[in-house]
Amino acid sequence: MAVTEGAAAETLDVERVRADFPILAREVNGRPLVYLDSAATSHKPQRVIDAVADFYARHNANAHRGIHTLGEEATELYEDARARLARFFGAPAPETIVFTRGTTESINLVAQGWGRTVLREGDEILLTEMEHHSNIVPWQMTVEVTGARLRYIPLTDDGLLDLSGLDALLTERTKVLGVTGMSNALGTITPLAELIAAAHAVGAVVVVDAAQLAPHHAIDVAALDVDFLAFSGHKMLGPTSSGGLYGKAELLERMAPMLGGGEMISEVFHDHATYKSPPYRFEAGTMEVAEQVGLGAAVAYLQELGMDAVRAHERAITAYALERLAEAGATIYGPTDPAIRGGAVSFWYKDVHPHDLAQILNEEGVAIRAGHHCAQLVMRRYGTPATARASFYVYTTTQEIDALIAALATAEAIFA
Ligand code: C6P
Repeated sequence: MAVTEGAAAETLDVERVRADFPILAREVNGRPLVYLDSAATSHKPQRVIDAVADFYARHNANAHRGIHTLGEEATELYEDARARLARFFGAPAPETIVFTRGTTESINLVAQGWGRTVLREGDEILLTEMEHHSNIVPWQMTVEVTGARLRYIPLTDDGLLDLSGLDALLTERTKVLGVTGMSNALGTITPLAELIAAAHAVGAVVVVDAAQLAPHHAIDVAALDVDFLAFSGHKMLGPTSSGGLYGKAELLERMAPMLGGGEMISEVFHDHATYKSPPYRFEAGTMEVAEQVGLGAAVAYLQELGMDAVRAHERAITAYALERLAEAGATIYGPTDPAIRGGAVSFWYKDVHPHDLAQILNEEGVAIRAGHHCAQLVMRRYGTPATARASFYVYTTTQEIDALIAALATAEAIFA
């Protein structure tokens, strides 16, 4: 085989990494857990679990409220997490990071707060057919209110963006380009730098869905010159309901809040209120303080592993999986070159429906996802109602891919 375990092991010490994740010691149906569903949510290292527990055990208070010691500690931990995320993403200042519950909430915030303020009839929003529903539906809701129009970059048969007609799609009418950094359904990594430059040439603002890209790739928002970037903490070793939105300062300044309430205001009068400056304007009510503190710990852990090593591992393990799945006779959706794709591998195995497959694999302790993956435009494009999807992360081993392949044979025997 071109790709061996050695190649994967050189990039990260996977066995050492695995020791940091207590859940990986679990058994499922009497078999060792083989977790191949990290694109849905990643597991959490002990350090993240400890950071959340320590917050509740020693520092618990509401952030930005109490003048008492615990209130100040909670605020400091929360703001430290923001500063760490800003450094992680190469953002120019912590204030350019808005905390949200994740990618879905971040894109809704941009589509409502920025889109509804700026978009008019005749304007166009350009998306791609490989977007997750959370980078489609919020824009459809904005279109209903503003009269702007949606257009889509189509896909090639190989699961890439078809950029051959980009000049006709991306015009002076385009005010927003919404694009994923990596497709959760196809694994495709999109050419962000090229797309951002093209969008800026016509004056469009670019919103990147980094839900799948951020866990595996170093991202430098300043170097990319991206306008908005949405990410989910739970897919990058952090707690559920952690995450955020990076936005250029001048755009956040022009953006209206999506939620009104406590702590986002400067002053409230009978008939109106004035708002705080970003990012606090967008953080109404009691926020997910412990979760964002946990995300800070997750990002620190990723930085220690090194994002280059994280990506190298993803690439090696994906190459191995693609090769073994092809040998086993699976039909792969999306690009087969690991250099331009990530570790979410959609496939159809012989005549076994993905839902049946996922159920049988679970009997063998192997967790995969089956369904449309919240990407129905992708399913429609390739004429399939669903796919099976195996997805990988820093703790995934070649032995686990081998366990997947062995379980596929079991499924075939049952359905033959
Ligand atoms: N994809 C998957 O199994 P949230 O739920 O807000 O954290 O992330 C939404 C989201 C947005 N964009 C992309 C590319 C995604 O993959 C996801 C979440 C999960 O593929 C759950 S559907």
